[in-house]
Amino acid sequence: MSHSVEDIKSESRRLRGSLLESLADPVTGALRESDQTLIKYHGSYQQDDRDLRDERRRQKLEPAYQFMIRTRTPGGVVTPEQWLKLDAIATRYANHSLRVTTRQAFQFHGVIKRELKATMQAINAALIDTLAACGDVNRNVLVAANPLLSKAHAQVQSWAARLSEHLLPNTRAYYEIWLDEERVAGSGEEEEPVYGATYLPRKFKIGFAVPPLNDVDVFANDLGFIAILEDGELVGFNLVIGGGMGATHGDAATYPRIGNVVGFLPPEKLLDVATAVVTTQRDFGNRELRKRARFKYTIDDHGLEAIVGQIEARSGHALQPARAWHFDHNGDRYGWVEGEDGRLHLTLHFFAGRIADTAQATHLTGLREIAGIHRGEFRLTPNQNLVIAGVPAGERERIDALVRAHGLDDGRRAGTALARAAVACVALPTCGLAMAEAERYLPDFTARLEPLLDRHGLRDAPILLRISGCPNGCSRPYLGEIALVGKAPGRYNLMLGADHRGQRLNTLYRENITEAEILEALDPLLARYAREREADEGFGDFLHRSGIVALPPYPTHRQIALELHA
Ligand code: SRM
Ligand code: SF4
Repeated sequence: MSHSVEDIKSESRRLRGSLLESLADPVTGALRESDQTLIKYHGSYQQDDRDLRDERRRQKLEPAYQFMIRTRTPGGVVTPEQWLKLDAIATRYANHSLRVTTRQAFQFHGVIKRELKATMQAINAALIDTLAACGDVNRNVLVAANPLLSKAHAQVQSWAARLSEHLLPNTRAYYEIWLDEERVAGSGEEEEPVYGATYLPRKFKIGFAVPPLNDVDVFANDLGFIAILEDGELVGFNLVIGGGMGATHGDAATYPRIGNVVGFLPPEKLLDVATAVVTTQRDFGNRELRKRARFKYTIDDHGLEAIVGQIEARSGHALQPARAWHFDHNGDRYGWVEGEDGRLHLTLHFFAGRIADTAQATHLTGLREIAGIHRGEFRLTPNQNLVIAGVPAGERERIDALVRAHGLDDGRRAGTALARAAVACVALPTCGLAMAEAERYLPDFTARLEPLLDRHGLRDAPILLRISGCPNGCSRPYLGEIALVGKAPGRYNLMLGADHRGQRLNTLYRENITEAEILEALDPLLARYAREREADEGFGDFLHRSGIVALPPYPTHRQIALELHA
């Protein structure tokens, strides 16, 4: 009988399990079942190449087991030196590509068990770790990637990094298993003051937004902070709790939810309040039913007031009323911008965050060359893009020359505004949960939409498209003005009507349809949008105003959406 995740955690001796034995077993490319759960807390997933499944089965071979590794990079900040090391790791141990995720991390795909430890060591040698990048703990912390507001951004980034550090598990398991740290007395019994012996009931996510940009989709996080600035100075944060995307097709007990704004706190209370939120979820979250274990359900099951009461009591801090804020949009601004200190920042677009050399362009090589001369930093965006940040004005030309030589900006220049704002999750062939294509389908689907957008004069309309290969929602699809959510190979649920600020969820419009049916459904809506839209009106807002879609039926959404729009 397979063990429940709660049993595996509690019997794991603080996330050690039999990982060392599993790694040493030369007979299989896989880990023991319980270690497949535990390795997530170390930042890795066992997967298999789904494109090869049938062929391997025919040949009576075990599946082509391989590992995905995810970094912990709060706010997605890496130096050029780190970039070069990560690039070398991708080329030596993984599938020759760097994948920027929707949470400002890198993923490596295709690492085999035999090389897993060497890959982990190489990542750590770049002064980046992967601890708690996955698993029932706090994950990589999102921070507004826009370096335009550099002073406030730097302050917010530094609070986010402190919080990320504060919420790391205390166990030394990671260092013993991957970095050969010697076991000492007490190994396996370390105190976990925040998490306790069984960690959290489910994954936990935190994001920091700096208005007017909501690039982190703050309302999709379990815990969100909206920076409040006065005269460019950070004075505190609005606290947002209970966001999340994951759902299961056909199961009304699961649903996406946008977070509630529950109050304001000064920066110095941040760590206490965040700890109180996390321990509230630790103690009140559903440990019986993993599908109902996210914080959003804890809030809906116990009531918002009771949960806020817990947070205030545990932190010893009474929240002040939330302060006014305004978001313009939740996408990225492409091209060059100048920061407060005169340094320049270039945002480049990559389809679904995949950075690789292909027949069309040498993106991986180009960025390697840029990393060789760049003296600022790289920032990953929550929309799977990349900012070459902190470029002195005199260096811009050299960077531009490399960008041109390697076609790094071609996608943005050639494509529609919809294509460059689009986000897609990984899905096939590596994701074990994918029901349909997403990353690999994104360029095809946006190409099919292009003539339709052109016909209606919408080439430059920044309509927000998101594609996920299943309802788990890794591309945050329920916040797309248009979203495709995978149902089966070649079939998707078409969701419509989110806003472009990340403050309203979309609604199911057509279920389980093919590409031809999707295009057929969108064509008349885009035609009407082109004809009838008001100045600056987004596609999702238009669909609501014209009564084409209504708010989704999820239990709390109606209320939250109305509060945010009040
Ligand atoms: Fe995710 C599971 C990829 C962001 C909700 N996610 C997975 C797994 C690990 C599949 C699995 O469990 O076997 C995917 C690995 C695919 C692969 O081959 O690489 C996967 N998730 C991703 C990434 C790489 C998508 C991307 O294309 O960028 C993102 C990595 C983020 C990171 O760096 O930490 C990623 N996942 C998200 C987000 C977006 C976000 O956090 O802002 C969500 C929705 C927000 C949320 O959590 O509610 C998300 N992923 C899920 C869920 C549904 C959770 C739930 O509440 O039900 C699962 C499935 C699960 O946990 O059981 C999942
Ligand atoms: Fe996989 Fe589904 Fe997440 Fe896409 S949304 S990466 S298919 S779990």
